[in-house]
Amino acid sequence: MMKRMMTLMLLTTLFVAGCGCGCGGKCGDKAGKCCGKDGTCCKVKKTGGCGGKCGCKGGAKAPATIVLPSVAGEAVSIVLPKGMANPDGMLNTPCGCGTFLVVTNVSHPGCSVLMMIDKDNKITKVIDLPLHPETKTMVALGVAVGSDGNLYIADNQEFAGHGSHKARLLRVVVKDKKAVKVETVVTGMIAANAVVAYKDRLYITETTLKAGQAPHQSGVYGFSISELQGDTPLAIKPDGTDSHLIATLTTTADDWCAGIGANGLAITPGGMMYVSNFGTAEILGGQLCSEGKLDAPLKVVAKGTEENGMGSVDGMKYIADKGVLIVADFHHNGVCAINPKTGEVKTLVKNANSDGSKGQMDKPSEVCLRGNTLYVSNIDLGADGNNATAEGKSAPDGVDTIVAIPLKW
Ligand SMILES: [Ca+2]
Ligand SMILES: [Ca+2]
Ligand SMILES: [Ca+2]
Repeated sequence: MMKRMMTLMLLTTLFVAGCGCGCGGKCGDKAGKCCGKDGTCCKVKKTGGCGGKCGCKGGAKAPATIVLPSVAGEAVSIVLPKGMANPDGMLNTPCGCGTFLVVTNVSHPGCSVLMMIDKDNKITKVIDLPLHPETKTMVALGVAVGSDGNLYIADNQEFAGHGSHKARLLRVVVKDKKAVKVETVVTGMIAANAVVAYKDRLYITETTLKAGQAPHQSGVYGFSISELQGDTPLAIKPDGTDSHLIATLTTTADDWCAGIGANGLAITPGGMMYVSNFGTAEILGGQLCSEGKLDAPLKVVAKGTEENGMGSVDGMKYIADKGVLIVADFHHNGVCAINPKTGEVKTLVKNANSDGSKGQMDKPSEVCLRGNTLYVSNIDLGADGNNATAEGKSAPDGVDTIVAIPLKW
């Protein structure tokens, strides 16, 4: 046990200490950089655009004319270490020294794991994530870095068949550049999915707001980090009645997607929130106000159609210096780039059902751009006809990958 703990401590030290920024979400580190609340380093002098305040309003700005990217070369599959399956959440570490990767392991017995993709695309374990004390399962999806320097990870539970308000938000506590413990800070959700940090708050998509409702309802919760206590988790009131709910989405579809709502989440440096509604293949947007809630109900800014080829919308990222959203299309085994100002959708990659080798999409669920390389998680869930057996059942294919795709702008 002691040996295992020592290993974890060493690994976790690596992921934090390797970052040049190291300002833990506070403004102006010793190198004169400003650590953005969205987990990026803004490369702004302390006396520059930040003006001494956190959040980097003077950081990356979308260009006046938004250009969607193209694929610049061959995509490469990166096989996960032995025993790891169903990758999902990804986020670049502050200052881009690596990329956090949440490995869900939903098709394996055992727990979800937080891993790190290093600069050479080597994937190593950071820390195991704890099983739910009652369900004895763990299905970690989204990951964020809070303004307090801690990591926040969604435990979905619904994927493991426990949709009765067992989903959680976990906090990986980081002290002195080491991960010292994992604690539960929010309970009572049904299907927690993406997590994004913005200023001193955290936002989480709730893919199922009320079980068995038709049409399907989902939403977005917003929490102030200061109200999250590890020793007394915040218990969400059920079925959309909690005051932390800031948005409700409705999903109507005539197929299996009808039961999958709010999924991916992205927030611009200026506080524009984008939410993906999986089943309708729509991206919705709304401006956050100073209280951390939305100015007005979310509006559709882009939609998948037969013409543009976007069949569903799962995990996504906003590329701040380009003004572009990139989203995983689980249904079509694809990835799309979106201009949120015009609603233009461009399919970057797309393939038929695959096992995820040879640079192919295998039910992709999350994306992350590091430099000009787009990383895509092949979550490879046994759904939507993926890996269908002769008996008509779904099963994972045994090859577990993420894909790295070179992009150009
Ligand atoms: Ca997702
Ligand atoms: Ca696979
Ligand atoms: Ca597959």
